[in-house]
Amino acid sequence: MSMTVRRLTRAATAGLVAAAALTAAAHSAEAADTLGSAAAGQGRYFGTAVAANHLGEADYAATLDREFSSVTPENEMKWDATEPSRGTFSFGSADRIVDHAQSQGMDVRGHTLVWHSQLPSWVGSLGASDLRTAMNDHINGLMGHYKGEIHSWDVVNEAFQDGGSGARRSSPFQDKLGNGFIEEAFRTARAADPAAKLCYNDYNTDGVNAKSNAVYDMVKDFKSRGVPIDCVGFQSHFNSNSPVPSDYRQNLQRFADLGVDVQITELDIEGSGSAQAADYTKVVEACLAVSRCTGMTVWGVTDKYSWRSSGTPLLFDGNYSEKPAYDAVLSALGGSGDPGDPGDPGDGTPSCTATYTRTADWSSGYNGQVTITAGGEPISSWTATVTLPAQQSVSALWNGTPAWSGNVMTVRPSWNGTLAAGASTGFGFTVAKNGSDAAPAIGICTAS
Ligand code: G2I
Repeated sequence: MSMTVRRLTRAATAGLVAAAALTAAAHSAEAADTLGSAAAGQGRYFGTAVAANHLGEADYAATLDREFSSVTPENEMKWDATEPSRGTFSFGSADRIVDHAQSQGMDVRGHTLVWHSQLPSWVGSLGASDLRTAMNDHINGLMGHYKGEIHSWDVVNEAFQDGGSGARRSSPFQDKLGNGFIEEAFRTARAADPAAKLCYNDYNTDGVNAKSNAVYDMVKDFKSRGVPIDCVGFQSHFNSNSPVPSDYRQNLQRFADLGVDVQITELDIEGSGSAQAADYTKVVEACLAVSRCTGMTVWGVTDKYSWRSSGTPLLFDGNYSEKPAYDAVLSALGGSGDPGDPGDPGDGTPSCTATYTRTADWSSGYNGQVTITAGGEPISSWTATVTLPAQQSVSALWNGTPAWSGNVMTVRPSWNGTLAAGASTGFGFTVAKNGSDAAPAIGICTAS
């Protein structure tokens, strides 16, 4: 099929799907809130990064379809996926995501047109004049294919260096075309799809710092000279080395004050339990406090497929269960949970989760720590079970009261039964290995 025919087909389909989505939304007013519906109540979208190769997994698709109102292809629209050799475009995986999103009435963010990474090697080997042509052809090829179907495009991604200088990052575009490549990309993008919002997207620009100052100066310059730019994306990849900045809202606001929308584009926060939930709350509250913050996207549906899965940075765990961070986000968005879904805010059902870590280890023994986190309601007591490998025995336990049945230890609170919604406590224990280094199994946490 030629690209022209595909383009017309795509646009016609999009109109029909949008009408269907409006009807569906009108019928679901009574249901429990989801991230998407709660965000819509605040005039925002709530999106996620999506990988085409997981769409066939029933729980993945069900969670995606139920909760989110926008999707960003995680890798499928990048240059290496869409134009692996010059002038030959391949849209198969990206089309699967766009088609799926449209069938569910979700918006699509385009990610990304011009980026130094995931760039096929042929791009880097072009001379300046050819590179300029290739960049513009790439923008026209992608944006033309999806014309009218993408609500925002990350036109240029990560063009500034980290660190204190605020300098541009070295890339084929920067090195061969100079600073002007960014505005050229935005001008080409505006002509290619005038309806799409055109965004500059970057990381470590979430607070006020040298890098965000440099982006700020660029956006200010673009606005003063009429270079088309509509939005700035703040990736918001957070962890203990890069926590949610205390001036996050203030930084979003100063960009908004330049006359652009701001979007949180790749949100994930490493951690677990109430600390992670509290950080997510900060991010959502910051976006809601800035009227031009039009939406938020988390960088994946489930921890198990996150680009940094060991940091469990997302809202659903590997079994697609809602984490305390999910409840916190839903609550911050003003949503209420499903009464049948323990842990949702406002459901009236006490609940808790238990997570285990080995905190010390030596040849003959180890210390374990179980963290108990209340769900969306306060609790007055909790119970957690720890099943030990047969040889092992517990020689000490603190901050809990154990009862034994064979090798299963049931632990209840000593002084620490009462927890606020989302708050954590825990107990610790020392184990004699007796020849087995295996980890204990932690059972389901119950609360009252
Ligand atoms: O690195 C996190 C994000 C930072 N901002 C731009 C985003 O586009 C970027 O996303 C990540 C994807 O989440 C990863 O999935 O970008 C990575 C590459 O820069 C993606 O990783 C790549 C792996 O490196 C490849 O080995 C793999 O073939 O994903 C590819 C597809 O699964």
